[in-house]
Amino acid sequence: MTNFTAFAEANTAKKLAELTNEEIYFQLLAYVKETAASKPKNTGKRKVYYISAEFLIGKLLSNNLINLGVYKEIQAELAVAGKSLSQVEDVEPEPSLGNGGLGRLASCFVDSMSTLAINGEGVGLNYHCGLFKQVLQQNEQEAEPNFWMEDQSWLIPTDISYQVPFKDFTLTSKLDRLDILGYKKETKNYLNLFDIEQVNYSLIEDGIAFDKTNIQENLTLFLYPDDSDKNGELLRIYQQYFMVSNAAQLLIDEALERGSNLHDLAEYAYVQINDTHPSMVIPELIRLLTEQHGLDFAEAVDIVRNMTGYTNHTILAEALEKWPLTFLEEVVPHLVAIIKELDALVRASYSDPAVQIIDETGRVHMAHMDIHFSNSVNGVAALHTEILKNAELKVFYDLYPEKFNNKTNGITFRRWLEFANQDLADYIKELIGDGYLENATELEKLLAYADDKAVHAKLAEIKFQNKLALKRYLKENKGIDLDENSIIDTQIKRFHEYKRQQMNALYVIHKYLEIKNGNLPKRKLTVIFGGKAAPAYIIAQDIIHLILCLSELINNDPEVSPYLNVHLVENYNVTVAEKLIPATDISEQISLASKEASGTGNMKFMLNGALTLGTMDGANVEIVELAGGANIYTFGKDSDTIIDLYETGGYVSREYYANDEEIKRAVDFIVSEDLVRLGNSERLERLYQELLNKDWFMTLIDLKEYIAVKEQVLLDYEDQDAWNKKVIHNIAKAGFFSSDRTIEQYNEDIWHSH
Ligand code: 26Q
Repeated sequence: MTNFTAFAEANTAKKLAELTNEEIYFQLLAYVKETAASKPKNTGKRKVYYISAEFLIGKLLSNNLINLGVYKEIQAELAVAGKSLSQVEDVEPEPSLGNGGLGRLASCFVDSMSTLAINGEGVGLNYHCGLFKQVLQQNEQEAEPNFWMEDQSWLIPTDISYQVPFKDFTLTSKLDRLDILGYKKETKNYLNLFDIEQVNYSLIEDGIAFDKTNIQENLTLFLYPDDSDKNGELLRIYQQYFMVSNAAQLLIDEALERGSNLHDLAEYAYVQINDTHPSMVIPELIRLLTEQHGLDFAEAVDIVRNMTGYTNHTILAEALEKWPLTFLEEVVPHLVAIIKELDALVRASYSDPAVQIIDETGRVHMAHMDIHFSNSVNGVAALHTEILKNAELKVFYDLYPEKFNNKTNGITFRRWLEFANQDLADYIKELIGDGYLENATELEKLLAYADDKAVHAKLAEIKFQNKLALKRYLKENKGIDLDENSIIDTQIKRFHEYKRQQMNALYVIHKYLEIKNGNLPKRKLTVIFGGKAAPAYIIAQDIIHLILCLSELINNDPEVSPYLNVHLVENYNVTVAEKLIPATDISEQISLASKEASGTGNMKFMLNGALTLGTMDGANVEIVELAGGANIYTFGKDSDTIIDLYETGGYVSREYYANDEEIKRAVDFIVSEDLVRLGNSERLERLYQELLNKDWFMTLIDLKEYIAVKEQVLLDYEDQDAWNKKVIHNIAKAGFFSSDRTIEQYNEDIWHSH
């Protein structure tokens, strides 16, 4: 029993049983904040600053209760008063401070830094509307502002504030913090979220359109709604500089406070640069050390090099930030001076144009600056790091082989197992104890039960209960009728051509046509999609449109819907993921090999007993190695073949279309009367032409094999013992993907914070 009941009843002068869910939520919020406030901060000479434009933190109440070790007790206390903790959890708004994988990774990392008691904090921005809210209307995605902030929230205001100079004005910042509790740890860290003093909501126009010119009032209004595919704009540069200048000033202040003389700053701080969005921290630190603290330039460059590391999350050329020098001059001319000096240093040593910071067209390659002027460059999965070394960044690897290292991504098991799948977590404890909570590789003890039919039956029962819970959630929140007796096949991630939701949609068409032709499957299949598309990314919007049209057609066809359903869950976010993943049988991880840096959803599904259907890309490769080829389903061309095809221009999608009746039939259906009747012919026609004439992400090259392997997966499902044996192998080998392991490796190899 905690003292929460007494706390809440004293505060409200009411019995717990009389409080509304909302009142209980606010009481729990206050209770947890008070408990957290009394915990001391982690200490340690060298402090890690994980700077990231995104932190997709998800709801915080349940996670904090779990990390405090009181989740079950609070749940029981509420139950005594006739209240349900999960209904209280529903009250909390989900912050939307990130786009996708990179932002969620940063959140798992701060959780693990606290759990490992590392003196390490996140630094980012407090976007008031964050990423847009997705509304599905007339089979299209609409974007609306997501006002997630409330008066009473997890944010803790501080009086920390800095002056951030821009060309035409100076902005004053303010810092709000979140307490980041480690799992059953006495100490804590912070997530530092900088903001401007006053944001002006009336700048918002229609939807998420807003006055982009009024930087002094809009800087933290929205997260730039883009996932690796479109050009940044001036506002994005304002945001990035504001973020890193605050981070750099905070870091220097804190080091001085702890006794640094700044010549030894690298012993007091390490900055991890999460993709290139915070890259300006390098010139900004150099600027502050030289202009404000009197160090000479060469020494400042050395210091900064010794205290920074860069993580690459993508090899898509269009996502590698290259800001025009003219843009930077408009926003931060004082930084341009430093960047030009860094560029001159590079030129003095290396003549190869491919490694210069400022290219011949006057663009600043942020990643190049990071690689020259930091001491570590890491990829996020083994294959991804090899591609960086041997292809994408080969010229740099030749110069600095010692800087390159791999850190395969991970996920926090507290949120993605203990919280999201409580029945499975309880059952695992029953079987092997709770040692896996501190040491995730202990999950391997489950292998002893691989052939145990009673365990298979129990796992199947837990999955079924999770499907029922999902059914209730989707009915109440998303207007979806889920068939809990069907196989659940889920693809959740940002919409992007390289992630190939279009391939999954073509499978759905194939299946629909088969059913129409009387080839009825043994068991019903439900294909679920979730994800947002960048508003400026037309083809991604077209793919969403296709899926929504298919959903309308199929779910309303009495001949087909007993065998096949398709749903696109509106406004996919962390909360939705927490419901979908534990209920899923098949995890779709079907990127074009070489394009998905890692993936982290793949790890969450594996841990929750879904079997992967994927290409040999990103961390899927490591999942195969760990779980064993017999326990996951792979298909498609490998990354070497794909990289080769890109180089030779050897892929012609129309050939695949023309040479295969089944492929042709599926692709043609996109512009069939049946579908066009439900949708927007312009969108469907564009998507059709795209697949036929471009198909940059080679959907058709792998489609045939995808269909064949997926059919095999569905057949295999019928042997539930064999299936659950595979499930056990997956869960048992998921320990490697704990973000605690990833963070330990960052600390051992890069940060050296003790
Ligand atoms: C770039 C320029 C201008 C504006 C925005 C951006 C931008 C924004 C977000 C570029 C990239 C992102 C996000 C990338 C991302 O989430 N990448 C994912 O990172 C995960 C964590 O490492 C990997 O698991 C995924 O494979 C990768 O897609």
